[in-house]
Amino acid sequence: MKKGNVLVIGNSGVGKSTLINAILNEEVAHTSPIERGTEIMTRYENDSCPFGLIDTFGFEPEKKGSVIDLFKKAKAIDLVKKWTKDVVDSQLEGDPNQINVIWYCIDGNSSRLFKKNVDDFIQATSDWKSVPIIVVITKSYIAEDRENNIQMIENSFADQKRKHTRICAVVSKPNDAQSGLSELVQATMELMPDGLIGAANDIKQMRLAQKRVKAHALVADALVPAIATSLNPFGKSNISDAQVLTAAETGLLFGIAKVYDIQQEGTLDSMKKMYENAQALVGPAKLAAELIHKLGIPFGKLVINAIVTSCVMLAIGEGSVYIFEKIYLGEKSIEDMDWIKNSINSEFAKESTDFVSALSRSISSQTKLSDLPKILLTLGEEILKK
Ligand SMILES: Nc1nc2c(ncn2[C@@H]2O[C@H](COP(=O)(O)OP(=O)(O)OP(=O)(O)O)[C@@H](O)[C@H]2O)c(=O)[nH]1
Ligand SMILES: [Mg+2]
Repeated sequence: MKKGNVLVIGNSGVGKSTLINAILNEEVAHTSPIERGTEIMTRYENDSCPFGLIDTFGFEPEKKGSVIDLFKKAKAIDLVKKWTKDVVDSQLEGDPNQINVIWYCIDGNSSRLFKKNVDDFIQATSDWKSVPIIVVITKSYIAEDRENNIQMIENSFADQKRKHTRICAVVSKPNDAQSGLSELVQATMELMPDGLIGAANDIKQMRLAQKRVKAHALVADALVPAIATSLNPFGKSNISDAQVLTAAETGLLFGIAKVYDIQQEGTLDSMKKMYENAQALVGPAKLAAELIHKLGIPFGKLVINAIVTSCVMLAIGEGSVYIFEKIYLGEKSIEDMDWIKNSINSEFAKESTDFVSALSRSISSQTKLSDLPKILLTLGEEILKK
């Protein structure tokens, strides 16, 4: 199916190419921290995204406002205008109606320049007067700044004839907790003409699958050191008796929340307590103790610690993914604490019993303590893959 296109525009270095890579979930566009990153305008597309993305040569960021800088900027604006036409001719079969949405990217840390930037932008896109604009605030980490930035953008557009349709704030750097990307895709889909949005639902499912992979990778990464610590006979941890989450367990919950763009700290703190209560209620320690008693396994306490640690990590992983997915899909509300609590309790019970019963088939009184981490990890990974 033919896809619509987004023209991505803004000053050099604001993060246009980084944003494109984040949306496509692939490192395709060249990015650079110092010099100009993008030299050639290119259209990118893959199955992760319901529209094509056209990366542009950024306008010069205004450094000192010198004559040379202003000249360079004017040239860049002309270049963008000319190149957009070239892209239409060469890559979009000469059909200018194929640019369906413009993302105008502004660096969230340069609010001082917003007004001037908007003038440049309007000039550069004067050939695309009827194309809807989404203003994208990039590198947007701080909620308070975001509010101010949105206000300043509204003010900057207030005197313009040309109007923007939406403002979205994003963080797109791969190693940071990315945020706002799903909302941006959703907002863009809403602006695409009808014939070009056929695959919208599939895309949501695809992004969901990507998020699930990321969340499960976090659980797998957290399991290794947690199991090692719990099996250390000289370690101070006494996890089997503990009913508070360890730092690693809490970190995992917050990490998964970030994958799903969930930022309500109050809710996350409540969820942490719910996991602690569920742990007490379901008693993975009791299940583990019964198992090692039945099998006559030595090193009882350490093994119980390791089993409980694995159960808690898996319950946080699977439980949080289940809950956050429903919220992400709009099927459930983050305000619905009773539902969250019930989900946590039932996931905890399910993960603990599944894990302990799978374990009962993999260990025996002959199992060496040194083999246990591998056995626990393999079982954990199998559960995550299911
Ligand atoms: N911390 C942080 N850095 C970012 C983010 N997005 C982009 N960057 C960084 O900003 C720098 C410039 O990013 P690019 O994506 O190359 O910027 P661009 O707008 O494509 O620049 P040109 O191609 O020159 O027009 C790179 O060092 C990126 O890593 C973000 O969300 N957070
Ligand atoms: Mg670039």
